[in-house]
Amino acid sequence: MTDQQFFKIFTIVSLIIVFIAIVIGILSNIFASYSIHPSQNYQSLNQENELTRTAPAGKINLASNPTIEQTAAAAQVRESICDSMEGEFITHEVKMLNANSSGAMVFEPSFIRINTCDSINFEMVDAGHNAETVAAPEGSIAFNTMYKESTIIQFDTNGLYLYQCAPHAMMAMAGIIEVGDSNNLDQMKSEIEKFESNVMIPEVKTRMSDLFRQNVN
Ligand SMILES: [Cu+2]
Repeated sequence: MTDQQFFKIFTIVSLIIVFIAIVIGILSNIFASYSIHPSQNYQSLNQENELTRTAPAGKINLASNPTIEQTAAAAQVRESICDSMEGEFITHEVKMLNANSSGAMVFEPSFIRINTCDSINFEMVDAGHNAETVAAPEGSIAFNTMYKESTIIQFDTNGLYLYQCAPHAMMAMAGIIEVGDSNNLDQMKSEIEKFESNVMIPEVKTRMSDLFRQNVN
């Protein structure tokens, strides 16, 4: 091999390596917004994805770790019926806001009805909020968005879900999701009662039971 041939091959190989690096860079950007599949352990996902949130300066942030029950529930790795289900599943948007026309510290929409295996993208529009399971149908896996800017959660178990923002639960920052049907109606009624007993702001004390009455039957 002459020096010229060697230089040619060396140049080509170098260009290929640079090209691959660029492709990897682009792909990792595309997949930066990660999603949680019901069969996955959200804890391990969260460890791999470092928090990008900046703590809101001057605001109370009681960011709590998930409860023992939530951690245990999330640790279950199981098959999801969505893996074998045919059809087009939709990803809905729920925003976490400091305020909207209905009041302060709200999810928008606070009630949402979705089909089995649809997903919800919880968007932290204003910093310092999370969405975490308070009560859910039996067999479902608890979720916690852990103050990430965007978290997609797929719902594979039918029924009603009550979720809250941990730092603002006492201000009634919570929401209800109906997946497929409302088979756990009685469970939800008593869970909402329990939740509202901890709400400290009189004006929003019945926010969740009102929401429930207006939307679920
Ligand atoms: Cu909040």
